[in-house]
Amino acid sequence: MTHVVITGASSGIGAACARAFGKLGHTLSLGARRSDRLAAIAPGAFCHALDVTKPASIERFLAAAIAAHGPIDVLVNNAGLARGVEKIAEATGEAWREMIETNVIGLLEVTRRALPAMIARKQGHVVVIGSIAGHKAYVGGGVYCASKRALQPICEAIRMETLGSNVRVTSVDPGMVETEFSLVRFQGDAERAAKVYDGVRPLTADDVADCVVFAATRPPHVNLDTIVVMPTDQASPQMVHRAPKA
Ligand code: NDP
Ligand code: 8X3
Repeated sequence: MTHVVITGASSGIGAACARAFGKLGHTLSLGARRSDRLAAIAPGAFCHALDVTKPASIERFLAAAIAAHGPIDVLVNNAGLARGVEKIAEATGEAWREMIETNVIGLLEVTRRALPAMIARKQGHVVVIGSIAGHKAYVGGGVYCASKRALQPICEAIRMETLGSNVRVTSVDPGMVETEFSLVRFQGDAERAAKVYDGVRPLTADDVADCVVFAATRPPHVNLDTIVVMPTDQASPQMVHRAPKA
């Protein structure tokens, strides 16, 4: 039985990963701040509150997950967010700090607590949900893009630091995915969020979960380093084909 731990499983890509791993019969531990949502996502999963920006919350979550289902085989570092699209000269530091603290420091704080047991057991897989934003910057996305770009050297370093221990590290880097991401980015402005996907066929969270599951189900000697997955209608973060309005 494989124990899969997913951060940010209360919606979008994290929830889709939970459903996909659940279908394979894997044991799940799911965390998010909105923990009330988790039980309905994958019945039978161990569910627990988690705020990746709070070390004490991470420790409670991981200890409870390990107590429930044993050592972690796959860690899906999915929790993340963007806030706003202000240019650097117009932004406030508050949104920057929230993105960096969640997407980078939060991910590191979870990962550093999971890795030692993986190294000791000589088995484990760390999956990181990066983004096309980590490969190409765009106007108004500087700090979000930086937070996702930062995951690349972090993954590279972990691969080097764990070499010889069978630990695998995969970054799954999607383009536009229709989830609650834009609603969160625009502070609950549903009309503005919907415009992001206007006339486009974006990826679904299930499309991304397919990639995560594919990477995690390769034989142990195969490591998919990076999977970049884009909607066919998107060539870069801000180059999107939109169907003309009828
Ligand atoms: P959603 O907003 O639908 O999901 C984000 C998830 O992250 C939620 O479950 C949320 O749970 C969780 N989360 C946010 N902050 C925290 C925190 N401090 N502690 C724990 N959990 C947290 O968006 P997506 O599913 O799209 O986003 C998932 C990941 O995918 C993110 O890392 C995002 O950057 C990345 N991504 C998204 C793309 C897109 O176009 N949608 C494209 C490329 C990458 P809760 O609020 O309950 O804590
Ligand atoms: C989210 C994708 O292009 O909106 O990571 O930044 S994008």
